[in-house]
Order: sequence, then C-alpha cells, then structure tokens
Amino acid sequence: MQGKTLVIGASGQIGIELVTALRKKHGTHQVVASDIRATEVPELIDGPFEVLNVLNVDELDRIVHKHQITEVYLLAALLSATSEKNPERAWDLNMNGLFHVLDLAKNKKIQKVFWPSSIAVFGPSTPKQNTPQYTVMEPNSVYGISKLAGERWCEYYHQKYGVDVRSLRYPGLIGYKSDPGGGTTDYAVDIFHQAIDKGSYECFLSAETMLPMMMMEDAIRATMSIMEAPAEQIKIRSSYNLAGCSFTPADLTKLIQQEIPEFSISYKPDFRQQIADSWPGSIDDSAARKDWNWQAEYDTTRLASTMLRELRLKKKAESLVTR
Ligand code: AKB
Repeated sequence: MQGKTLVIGASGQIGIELVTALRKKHGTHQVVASDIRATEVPELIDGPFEVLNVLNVDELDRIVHKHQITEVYLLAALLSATSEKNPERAWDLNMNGLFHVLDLAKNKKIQKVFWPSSIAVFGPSTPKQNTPQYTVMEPNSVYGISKLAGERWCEYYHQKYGVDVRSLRYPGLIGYKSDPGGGTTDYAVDIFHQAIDKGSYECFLSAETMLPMMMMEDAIRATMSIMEAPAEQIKIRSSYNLAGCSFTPADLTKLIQQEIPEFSISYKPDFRQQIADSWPGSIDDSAARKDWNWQAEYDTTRLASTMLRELRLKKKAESLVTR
C-alpha cells in the first residue's frame, strides 16, 4: 500500500476536487488536506485536515512527519490576476512554497511531488496557436514569471538531486463543484453562474479573446495519471503542455444562448485583458499524449452543457436546503 498524501492549498478550486478524487481512490484517511485557513468545506473535513502555511517550513516538516506523508500536491499559489496586484507576495508564496516542498523531497522526507505550472509560462513572443512544448518563453506577468522559474527549479531538482517531481501546464480550469479565485480565466466559470442566476454577464475580457481551457474532470484525471505513471515514462521534468479545448467569450455566449435564449453579454475589458492577450490561444500537448497516454475528453460543447446542467442541479439543491 502506498504512503499518505498531503494536498497543500486544498481549499482552492483544484484542491477540493483533487482531495475528493484522491480520497475516493486511496481511502479517506490516506489523504491529508491542508490550507492556510480552517475550513467548513464538507469534502475536506470528512477526512484529516491540517491548517498549514507552506511558508512555515517547521510546520510543514511537522505535518509531513506526523502523518508519514510520502507524496505532496502543492496547490497553494497566487494566480495571475491576484499576483499582478501583489507581486512580492506572489513571488514569495509561489517560489518559496515550491522550494520548501522540493527540499523535503531532496532530503528524502517525501518521495514524490506534484506542482502545477500554467499556460502563463508563455508570453507575447510565443507562437499563439498550437503552442509547442518547447518554444519561446518570455512571460510578462508576475504569475507567469514565477511559474517559468518554478519549472526550471523542478527540472534542476530532478537532474541534480533525483527528485521525483511531476508537473502540468494547466489551462483555465472550468468546474461546477468549486469556484476559482484570482485568475484571468475565471470569467469562464462565472459566466455560467450569472447566466443561470441573472440571465446576463459583464465580461472582463473582450469577445474574441481565445484561451486554452479544460473541464475540471479532465484536469483531475490528468493530474492523477501523471502521478501514477511509471517514473521512466515521465520524460519532461519541467512541466508538460496540457490541452483540453479553446474558446472565446463569444463562443460560450452562443452555446449558453442555445439553452438560455434571453442570455445577454456585455464586454468591459480590464487589466486582465493584457494578461490574456499575452497567453496562447491553443496548446499542442502531443508530448503528454505520447509519454503517459494523455487524452482530454471534453470539447467546448460538452463543457458548456455539463456546466449548465450541473450548476442548475446544484443551485436547485441549495435552494431547497435554505428554504
Ligand atoms: C489563471 O487564470 O491565472 C489560471 C491559469 C491559467 O493558470 N487559471
């Protein structure tokens, strides 16, 4: 039986779904969820939960030792929009959090690390369509700079110290079970909530802004697959390109209007437009397909219809509870 897993930053958009999936697969008590703040999220407190600031290395050490952790998923980070507002905090959390976890593995206190990178590692000079695994990378957002530096450190720790670190360049992640916070791609979750609740949405990106996106179910499957793959199949130790589907706010609007014909959208681009404009429109993930058999299952149409269906069910159930 494998050792225990620690998910750091478990209260975020990916964390809640990842903890649920890992507990389902390995057993509730095998997966320790942690976050900087205590939580009431039922999916997290139905098993072991620890309050942990990843910047506190002694606490991190204590929790790893207490639970006999062998695998860490490090999800605590500031995303692109929040990082722009607080560059020093973003650099501190995104880099030092990573060093603390990589050092645990270097010192053989844990065996395996998952660390998420992002499409934000690319910049305005990167080819925009079908962006290759290896290409020009000159990110100009604080978040992108921290993710690219993190990728280089992951590869370095693997080559120099044999650390088994695995990473994916996540596109925008779209799910109905948990909400994103502080990202540039967040509009693509919010639009579905507002379409159902209000029948209208004011978008902070322009109509034709094409970005790579992925249904959360695919992202969780990719994360678990890369972590389960035999080490020799993981040929890239910086981070793998990962593709789901690509769409614009206008594309989503058309799909939503097929189910909610009165839905209307207006556009008021803000500082996030510049971040989005620096990112690719679509991603070539052939290395992930070849090395560990990755294949996304959701296209844009399926993503949109799933979001509308599941959010309606969720909102209906919530309204019954609050009545
Ligand atoms: C963000 O928008 O900052 C994130 C990302 C693409 O990494 N969703």
